[in-house]
Amino acid sequence: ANYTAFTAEHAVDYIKKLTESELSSVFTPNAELSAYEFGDGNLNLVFRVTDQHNNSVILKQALPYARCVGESWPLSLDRARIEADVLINHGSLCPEHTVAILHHNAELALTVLEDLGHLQILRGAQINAEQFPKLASHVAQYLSRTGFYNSDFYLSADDKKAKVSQFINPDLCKITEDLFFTDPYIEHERNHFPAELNSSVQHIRNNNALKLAAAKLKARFLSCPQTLLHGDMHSGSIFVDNNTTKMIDPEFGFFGPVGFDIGSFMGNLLLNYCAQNGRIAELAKRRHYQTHLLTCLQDCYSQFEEQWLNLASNETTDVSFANRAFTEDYLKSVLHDAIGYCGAELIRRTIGLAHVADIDGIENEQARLAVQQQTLVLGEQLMLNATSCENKDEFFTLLISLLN
Ligand code: SR1
Ligand code: MG
Repeated sequence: ANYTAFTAEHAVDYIKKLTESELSSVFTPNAELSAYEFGDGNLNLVFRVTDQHNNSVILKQALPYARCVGESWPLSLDRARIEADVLINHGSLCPEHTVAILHHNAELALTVLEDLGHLQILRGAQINAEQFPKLASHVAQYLSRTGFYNSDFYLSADDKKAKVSQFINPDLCKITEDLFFTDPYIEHERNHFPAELNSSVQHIRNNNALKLAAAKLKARFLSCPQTLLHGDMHSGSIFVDNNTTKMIDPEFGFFGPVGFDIGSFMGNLLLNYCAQNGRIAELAKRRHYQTHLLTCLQDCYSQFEEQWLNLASNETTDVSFANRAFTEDYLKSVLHDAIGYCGAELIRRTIGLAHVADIDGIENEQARLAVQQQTLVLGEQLMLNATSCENKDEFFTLLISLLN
C-alpha cells in the first residue's frame, strides 16, 4: 500500500536513514550522499548511492511492470522478496560467488546490495573477448553447492516442501515459460528477427521433433522442482574480474530442474562463441578466443558434475539417494536437460523478445545474419540430440562437431 517508485532523491533519503543501522559499516552518519539511476536491464530501477569518500551501495527496486515493455505488462512486486530470499539462501551456501545483500524492504520492493562496480559484467567483457581464468570453476562451485544443498539429496522432505512454497514465483516463471519455450515456436508479436531469417524461422516452426523437444523442456521447467535455481544465468547476471565471480539478479529464482541454470550459462557462452565469428576478423585470434570459451564450457560442466558427485557421496542425507548409481542416473538426466536448455537459450535469444548484445551489436549486417543462422542451427541440433548423449564427453564431442 505504501509502494512508490523511487527517484534518485528518494534513494538518497532512504539510504540516509540506514546509515546508523544496517549500513553503518559502509557509511558514516554524516555521509553526504548522492544517487543516480543506471538500470539498463529489462525489469527494474537500479540506483548507485555514493558518499563523499566514494563508498557506495546499490539500491534495486522492482517496478510493478516490466520496464522494457511498460505498464501493459504488469508484474508482481513479490519478485523483489523472492530475489532477496534467493540471495540469502545462495549467499549462505556460496558467499564467495553471491552478491551480498545488505537490506530488504518487501513493501517498497527494494533491496540494498554491495556495489560490484569495481568488477565487469561478463557479457560486456566477453564481447571484448576478455578471458577470465577462474570463471568456469567459480560458476561450477556456485551451481553445484546451491544446487545440491537445496535438492532432495540434502534437504528433508518437509524442509524441501516449505522451501518450494517460499519460492513460488508465477509471474517470472511465466516470462520464461513464454519466452523460452512457446513464443519462438509460434507466430507471436513479442518475437523479433530480421526478414532474412524468415525461412530459418519457418524451418524451426515446421520441425515437429524440435517442437516436441521444446514442449518436453517446458514441461520439466513447469513440473520438476529439483532445486532452488538462480533462474536467469545469462552473462548479464555475472560480475567478474580475474579472481572474482559474483552472481546477481536471481529474481527469476524458483524450484526447477537443476539443468536449467547451467544450460542457460552454457547457452550464453555459445552465443558469444558464435558472435565472435562476426566480430573478430583475424582467424587465429578468433580461434584462440573461441577455444577459450569452449574450454570454459567444458571445464564448468565437468567440475559441476564432479562436485555434485563428491557432495552426494559425502553429504547425502536421504538413505534412498545415498548410492552412486542413483546419483549417476540423476546427473545423466541433468545433462540431458542442460543440453536442451542450452539449445533453447540459443534459439530464444536469436528470434524471441530478449536478444543479446553479443549478436545484436555486430555492425556488419551480413555478418550478423550469418551468426544468427548459426545460433539457430546450433540451438536446434542441441535440442534434438540432447537425450542421445550418454555422458558429458559425448556432449562435448557433439558440440565440437556442430561448431566445426
Ligand atoms: C521481459 S524480461 C526478458 C528477459 O530478461 C530477463 O533477464 C530474462 O532473461 C528474461 O527472459
Ligand atoms: Mg536480470
